[in-house]
Amino acid sequence: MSDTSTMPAGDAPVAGVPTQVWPPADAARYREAGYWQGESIGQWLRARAATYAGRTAVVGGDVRWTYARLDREADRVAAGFLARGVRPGERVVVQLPNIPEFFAVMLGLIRAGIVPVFALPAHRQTEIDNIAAVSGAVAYVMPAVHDKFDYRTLGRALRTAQATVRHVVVVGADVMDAADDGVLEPLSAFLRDDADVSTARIVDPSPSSVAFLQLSGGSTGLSKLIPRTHDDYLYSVRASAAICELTPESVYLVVLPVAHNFPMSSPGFLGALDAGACTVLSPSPAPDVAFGLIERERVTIAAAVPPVALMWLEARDMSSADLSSLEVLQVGGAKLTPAVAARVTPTLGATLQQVFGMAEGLVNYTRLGDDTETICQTQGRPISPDDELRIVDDHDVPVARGAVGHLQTRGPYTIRGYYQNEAANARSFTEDGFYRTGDLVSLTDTGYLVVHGRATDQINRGGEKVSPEEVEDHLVAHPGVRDAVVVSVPDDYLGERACAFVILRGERVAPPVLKAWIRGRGLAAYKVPDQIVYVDAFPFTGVGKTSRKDLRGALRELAAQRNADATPSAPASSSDSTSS
Ligand code: AMP
Ligand code: DBH
Repeated sequence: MSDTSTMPAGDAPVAGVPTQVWPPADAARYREAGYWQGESIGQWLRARAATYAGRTAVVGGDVRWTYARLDREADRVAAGFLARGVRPGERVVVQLPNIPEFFAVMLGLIRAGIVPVFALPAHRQTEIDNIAAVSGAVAYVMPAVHDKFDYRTLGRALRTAQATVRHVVVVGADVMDAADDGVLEPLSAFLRDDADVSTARIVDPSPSSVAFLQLSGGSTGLSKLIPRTHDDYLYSVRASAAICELTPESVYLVVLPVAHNFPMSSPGFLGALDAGACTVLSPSPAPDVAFGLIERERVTIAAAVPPVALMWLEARDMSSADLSSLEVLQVGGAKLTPAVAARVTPTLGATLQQVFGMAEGLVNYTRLGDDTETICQTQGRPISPDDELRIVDDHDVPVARGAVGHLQTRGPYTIRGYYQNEAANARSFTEDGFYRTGDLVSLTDTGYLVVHGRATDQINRGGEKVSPEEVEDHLVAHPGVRDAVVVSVPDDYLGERACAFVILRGERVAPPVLKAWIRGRGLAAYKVPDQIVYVDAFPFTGVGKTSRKDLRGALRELAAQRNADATPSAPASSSDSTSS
């Protein structure tokens, strides 16, 4: 199954080389339509560097790299890892924060045909162990210390736990003490000088081979790895850059973790590179940091998850930063409440673009010229005329147009299978190759998607289905509520009931007032949350989406505490648990 074109002749076959295969007829169609252009990401970068050589490609901290420099840095990584014995087709876990070296490592490995596996900085021992085990990684690239966390401990433990891991590579300021260690090695030991690059055995990988493995954001413990090919990914990147109207004058700001699929490809920094634009790396999405960079670098487009967008809206008034360069704020990764969506342009002066995507493939965008209603009320339409969308009921039967159902999709940049995971593949793909997204959606008359939530987040309250997002929309419409998340709580009688976690703006709004508010908005009684818990903040996933899973866990803990203790104490939260 390995792709021999990526292997130096004479070497032993490389175990576990990922593949991604579409049926030949579909592949032929995608090539004919010009989606798959038969170009590797390494060659694509080379061509960008030739066209935009002296322009700035990447800004991070005090570092500014031109396109030519980025291309050279990628070469040094490619040559360096090959020289150190890492072979094309082998996997390398890359866990780096928003620093320029991420680009060099990612693009260098891909150029050499070595397959990066992208972890997020928030991942810890359990996740990294799992990602390394599932991918059979031979190396792990990480920072020394980032956000007060010492990754070197993680690196040492991984080397012991995973027999396949031969190299633990440290990027960053503390490389000197890393070099003293028997296990950790500095990135500099994996770089070759310009002079050596020309003699390195860099063999351009086949464009139909797998360039890297993305992580599925799946909420279960074990990672699913998503093999994306050069051809399919570059198509989504090029088409996204066009949809987002990027030009060489664009300045794209990365505030989310750079390795996530959204800031990587929708259009992300790869879209910016495709267009000859500049990418600015922000170490944090915090308004004081991000706003300063927008002003200093004259940023034109940025991508946020809803909690970050909300934070920016709330902070705008308190900041004197000049945000006048910002033309587009993309928001995606989770449902953006229409009430919050409506505040983006009046508050930030930028056009809102909703982005509904997934690392498995399909990405939908509202278009920049769409009317306000479409932009605020929908999650956009697909990139490609050849994205096939099916909306079905629980038995895979298509629903009537406009009705809510499960979204399934197939197309020129959506995978047909996860890496070495037959069980997940049997669950997540139909027999005719559609990916079961797990999302509940409906289609508007104009062919735009409205996301109603994930099927697994839906609350089944004694047989009556409650969409958390629907109730949340009504809760945040209350002037005293800053944000709200509704999740299920196990219930002996109903099976599940609903709990709303609420962040207030200021003064306390008593639970009965909020419940009356929901009723007053004309919703069915069974949709009124059974319980309201006030909190100061929500837990986040690695990319910064609100974590419904963690909130469900918190409820279970709260309930256990209650049972164990007659006088419950829940720091930073107070709870109302009347049953309605
Ligand atoms: P991931 O598995 O991390 O790639 O996350 C993909 C999932 O995030 C999608 O299947 C959706 O459930 C969710 N998602 C992404 N963008 C949006 C959006 N704009 N609105 C609602 N849900 C979204
Ligand atoms: O949430 C996602 O995974 C996501 C969101 C927007 C994504 O992968 C994307 C755009 O490409």
